[in-house]
Amino acid sequence: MLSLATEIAGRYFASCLMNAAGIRCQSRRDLDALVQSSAGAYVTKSATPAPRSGNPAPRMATFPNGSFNSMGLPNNGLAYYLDYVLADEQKRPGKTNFLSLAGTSLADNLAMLHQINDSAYTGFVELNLSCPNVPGHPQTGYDFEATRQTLEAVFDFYQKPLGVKLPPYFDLAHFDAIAAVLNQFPLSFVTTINSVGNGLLVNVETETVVIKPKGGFGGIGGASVKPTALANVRALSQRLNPAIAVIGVGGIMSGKDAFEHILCGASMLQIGTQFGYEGVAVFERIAKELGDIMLLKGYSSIDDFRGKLKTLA
Ligand code: RRO
Repeated sequence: MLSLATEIAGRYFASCLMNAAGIRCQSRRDLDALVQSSAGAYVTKSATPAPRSGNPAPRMATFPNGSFNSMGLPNNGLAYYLDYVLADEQKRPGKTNFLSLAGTSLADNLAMLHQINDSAYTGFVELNLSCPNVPGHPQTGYDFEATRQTLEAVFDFYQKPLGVKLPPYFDLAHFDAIAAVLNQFPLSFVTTINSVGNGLLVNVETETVVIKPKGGFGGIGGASVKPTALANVRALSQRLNPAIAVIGVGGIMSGKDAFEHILCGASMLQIGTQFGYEGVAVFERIAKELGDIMLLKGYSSIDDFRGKLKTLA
């Protein structure tokens, strides 16, 4: 029997496919569609303590092999998402989902985590250390000492399962440095990668940038970022304590892309750009394509090949 099931921190998921934070997960309607879909879990849009409208439009664009955004953290505030996941846990006990948080300060993150710790929520928190688009706020994940201080303050009191969403790293020394920090904490998972931050698209006809915020700079996602995502999944899988699961995200448009992420070490796969284009049908399509590849290769579960990428002799 072919299975796409997976496990993270002792929690079972019937499918290893889910949405990436930020994509079609901002409203109750979006989240209801994910609940009804064949995704193995959902993650909510990264929350701040109070609702935010985000950056001025146009703040999103597409290009031939990717997506481009500087949304600026538009979200309905923590209470909205915490209410949603609590109600969902009542309706569907035993199902684990992900609540994403992206405070723009350590104090905001800690305040939100206190609220969640004190609530009845039993699911995962994905703490976003990698939003590239809030003017004046650099990505915490690129500051190894700030990341360590954040996690120290978090695990000082936080009792529930938590992981972090990381930015892409581009140097082997940086993989070593971030893994050394992360290995000091009882993380349940790391999610890698967030958008490749601060790219620039140019419109030759108008001789302008294509989005309004931050002078046109924005985060890149989709097919263009897959090699960077695979490298980050692989490098972190090789360096992290095996108790920390790696969730792969970046450039998954097909079952073949999903297979590659698992081969590099991913236990769960998040689909961002392509889910934005295709809606919830993407989960069934990619599950079918991934299952067909597994059947051809004689694999019956993702554990049969997870992390087993070979190098050339
Ligand atoms: O809202 C955004 O601009 C945003 C966030 Br919080 C993030 O983590 N990654 C991204 O590409 N956009």
